[in-house]
Amino acid sequence: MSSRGTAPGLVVSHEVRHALTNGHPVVALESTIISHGLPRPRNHAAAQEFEQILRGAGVTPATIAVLDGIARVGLDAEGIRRIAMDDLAKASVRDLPVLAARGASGATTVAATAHLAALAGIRVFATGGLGGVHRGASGTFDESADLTTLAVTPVTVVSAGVKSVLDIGATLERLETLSVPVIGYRTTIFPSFWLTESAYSIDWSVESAAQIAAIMRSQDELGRRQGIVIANPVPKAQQWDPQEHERVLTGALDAAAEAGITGKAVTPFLLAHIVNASEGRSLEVNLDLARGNIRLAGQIAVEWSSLG
Ligand code: PSU
Ligand code: MN
Repeated sequence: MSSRGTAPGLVVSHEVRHALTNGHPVVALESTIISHGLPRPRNHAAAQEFEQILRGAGVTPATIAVLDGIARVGLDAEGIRRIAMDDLAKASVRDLPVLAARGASGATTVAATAHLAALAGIRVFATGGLGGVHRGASGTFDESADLTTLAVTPVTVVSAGVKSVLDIGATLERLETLSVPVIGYRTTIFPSFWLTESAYSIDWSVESAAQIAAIMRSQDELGRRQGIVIANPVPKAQQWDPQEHERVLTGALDAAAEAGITGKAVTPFLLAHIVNASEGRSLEVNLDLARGNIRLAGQIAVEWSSLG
């Protein structure tokens, strides 16, 4: 994990660099989901399992984080331990240069992970849920940099949509404005993270990973530099109970308002509240959907590498 990458301050691990150089499939994985989205110590096992799912499919995992000022693409076992167990800052794209210059560490959001993945030449990225437009954003302007970053970052992100703690309709409108394609995997209904469906439909649906790779190639041929959002719903049999979901969600939003939580603390606050209030049931769904996204991302990466 020591070789220099393509830009100063960016280090691509030997394993990931070897895979990229030889055209083997690689999938980027995010670290904020581990540091701020899942509770300890389960998050450590999850981070290891996520990598293992990819290795089992013949795909090289590239978990991304900033450690001691170095943006690392591909972590060793100690790096994985640190993103799970250390109190790392939540790092979006704008935080990257500050962390680097200070020699500090941070867990990368979807935005920061996508940026670093693209910089390293990785085209496929798996996460749980995308950040988006928060409820009440017309007053607070709280919109995740995940959206604006995907407008300028050529990475295909597999997610289970966005959580209903966000304003899903506004998030989809912003993705349209930002010209980021949103494609359903075997669905035309946009998923809402723990739930298979939301009230929103999407224009395009594909049936296979090969079709997604073909869209990526067309995107390149047409000179588009945006990311692509692949919406991969959790299967109905695995979704969270909709009634409990509604109840817990309302409680979480009320608690955040009452505690006066704002800015980048909002998403981690809501996630932690929801895991506690659901006594872990939401967590199992969260893990299941993440596994499904990682498997699909692995298949896309395999198809992408076969296009050479
Ligand atoms: N949504 C989830 N789980 C998460 C996140 C979002 O369902 O862990 C994390 C991701 O890292 C995402 C970030 O990039 O939260 C968005 O935070 P913000 O809303 O502050 O941009
Ligand atoms: Mn925000």
